[in-house]
Amino acid sequence: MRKSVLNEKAIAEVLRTRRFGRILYTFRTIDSTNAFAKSLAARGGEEGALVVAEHQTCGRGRWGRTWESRPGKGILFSLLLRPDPRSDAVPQLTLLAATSVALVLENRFGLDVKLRWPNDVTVADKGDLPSRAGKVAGVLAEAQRGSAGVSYAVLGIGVNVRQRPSDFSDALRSKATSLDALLGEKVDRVALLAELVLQLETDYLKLQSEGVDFVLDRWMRRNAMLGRSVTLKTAAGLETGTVLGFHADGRLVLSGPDGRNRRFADGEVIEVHHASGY
Ligand code: BT5
Repeated sequence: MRKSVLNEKAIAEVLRTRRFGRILYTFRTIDSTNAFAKSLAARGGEEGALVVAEHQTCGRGRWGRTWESRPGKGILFSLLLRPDPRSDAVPQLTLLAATSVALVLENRFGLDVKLRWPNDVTVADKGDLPSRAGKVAGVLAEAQRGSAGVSYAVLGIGVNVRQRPSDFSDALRSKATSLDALLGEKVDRVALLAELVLQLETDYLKLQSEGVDFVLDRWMRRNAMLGRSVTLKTAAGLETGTVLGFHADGRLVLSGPDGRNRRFADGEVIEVHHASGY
């Protein structure tokens, strides 16, 4: 098999996008591809600039959490975007990217992808291997706002590819999985990165021309929590309710114990009260 190294030449050879990744930065090690993409944006970087790394020393998750990586094992990348300044960029791009990743993993590998709101890409076990179900990818969208609205957004994605269980920290081992572990084969990271970036470009252009409805529809069909009672941690505190779906603006709708519906733009599902679907 061709050695799959995420360097500029290898990526440029297989990338079939028009805009995304036409400006490309690759690193063996970096603190965080999101941090680098933000610094590019601040220096006037163009939409579609792609930052890829083999390893991150300070990989970021949401709310100050960490994204773990091991050199050469995953796909770690960020795209610099300049969405409509009036758009609700972070929630929309988060949902969009989770569905783009889901589509690629389903179409390319036949995996059964379930999404956990708002940004977790998880995969159910195929049944013929020891249980490897868990979180296989995560999305971190960040935006810079000025007086005129959103001036740029950075969309960061981490996908676990080559990791074996021993590559994850003790805390993660039971929750995280990788494509190789799920599929029992070696996945070509360069080809997969190119396909992810192409799907993201296609979906981002569609979001701009058609709005967010198709994203919500795609997301709902993979929703791991629909109809379940969940506890959500939000900036304002804990909220419990049944997941009804999305409002047209992309916010999650929960039906509370008092029967009233509430909408949430961001948060963290900390508990699912029935047996979860994956
Ligand atoms: C995320 O945050 O899932 C967003 C991850 C985004 C990572 C990419 S990599 C490229 C770009 N540059 C960055 O610096 N970040 C982005 P969150 O929903 O907060 O989930 C974080 C949690 O996922 C952690 O607290 C762990 O429990 C778990 N986690 C950490 N590393 C993981 C991994 N490699 N695989 C699966 N789960 C992981």
